[in-house]
Amino acid sequence: MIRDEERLERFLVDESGLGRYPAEAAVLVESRAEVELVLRLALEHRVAVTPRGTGTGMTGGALPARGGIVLSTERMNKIREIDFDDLVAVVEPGVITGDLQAAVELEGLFYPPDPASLSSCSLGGNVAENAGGPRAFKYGVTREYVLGLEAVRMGGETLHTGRRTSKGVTGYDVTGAIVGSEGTFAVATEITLKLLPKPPAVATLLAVFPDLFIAGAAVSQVLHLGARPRALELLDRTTLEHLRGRTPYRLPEGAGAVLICELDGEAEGLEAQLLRCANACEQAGAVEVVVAQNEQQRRDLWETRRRANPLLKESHKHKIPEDIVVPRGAISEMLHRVDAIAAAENVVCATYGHAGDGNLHINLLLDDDLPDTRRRAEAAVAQIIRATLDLRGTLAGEHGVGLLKSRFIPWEQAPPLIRLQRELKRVFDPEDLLNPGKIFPTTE
Ligand code: 2HG
Ligand code: ZN
Repeated sequence: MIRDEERLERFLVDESGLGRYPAEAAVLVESRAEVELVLRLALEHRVAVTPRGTGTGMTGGALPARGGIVLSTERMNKIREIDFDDLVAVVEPGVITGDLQAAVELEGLFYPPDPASLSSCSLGGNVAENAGGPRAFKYGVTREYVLGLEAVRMGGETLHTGRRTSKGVTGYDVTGAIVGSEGTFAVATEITLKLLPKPPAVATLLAVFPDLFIAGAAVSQVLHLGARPRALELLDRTTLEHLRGRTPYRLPEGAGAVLICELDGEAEGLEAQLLRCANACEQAGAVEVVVAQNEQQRRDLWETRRRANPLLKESHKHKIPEDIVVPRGAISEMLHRVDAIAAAENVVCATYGHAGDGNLHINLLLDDDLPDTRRRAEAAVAQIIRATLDLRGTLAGEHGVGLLKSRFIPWEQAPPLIRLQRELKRVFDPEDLLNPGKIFPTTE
């Protein structure tokens, strides 16, 4: 247990930019029995508990909004099993996502979900937030890989949910309900994950566009091809300017926007598919298409893409990360609306993300704390959310709702649905002590 102020500090912040939330102590649990004990004592003494992975969350899910105790699972970091025959991995929640990927790939297996922070985020955090990433375009998000959970409820009762088999419909999908519940239902202590055979070949291209809108239109062209890239990522000019010269891959000068398109599967036929994607980009107006020549270039390109969030953050006083999703047919329209909103409110936005899924990270970049700057940014955020909902999208794609977006929930969901979800929360945690204050606004 950590109570010392200095050592406690890192448990009170995350990557949301929401600042610091005080807590009494952090408990670094090492076993399920310890999680059970903490949650039993916490209920007995009516102390709030905020579960925490490695604190890479973008919406404040791991911030101790009501104080109390931070329960960190970072020391529960063992890969318990990788089973080639069952295509299953069994892990503790503190395992770093990238470490599991590397371990299963050594065995010729594949764990697709690849959040940008994969070298530092944990699988427990991914499960809590139902994390996505570029490869979600073909392979889906974390939920699709969680077969079963061992999870402890507030009060210390352990549930074994789900299964180890690929199919199974026994009872309600309690596993699916816990995944993405942002640490408000239960604390996972063991996660059974579905694995796939590792795709034998991968091919990647970078297409350069004069501007964002042409790149946005190219996304639809590629989608119409019938090819199924595993990733289709978009980066706008502002994002590229923040990356250029600071990342391993040399980004082309003067690009208005780029698309990264990656395919995988059998080696045979892959090149022809990549060529079709390249042609579609060129027809849509790409001025240059570069194909990654080897594994190193591919790695550099992805490392460069993954640096978008940290480098933008580093360069500005505040970065407000929106994570909206629009239906695929509305991507171009959304990009135009964001441009108009940013111009009208005089704010700088860096837009990038998982365009194939319609999931855009629209980041508002602020350089001072003046009330007028804040007011304009808030107005822009509200209009971005309105535009998203107007286009039949959703306000949170893969970063969760946490504290950052809870006030917008009633804009997307009607009172009966919010009421039902509050009732569900009470079933898991009647006293509202496990990660309280998250997802739903305190007042509606
Ligand atoms: C990414 O795709 C992460 O890079 C972080 O989801 C996104 O900066 C962000 O908002
Ligand atoms: Zn993302």
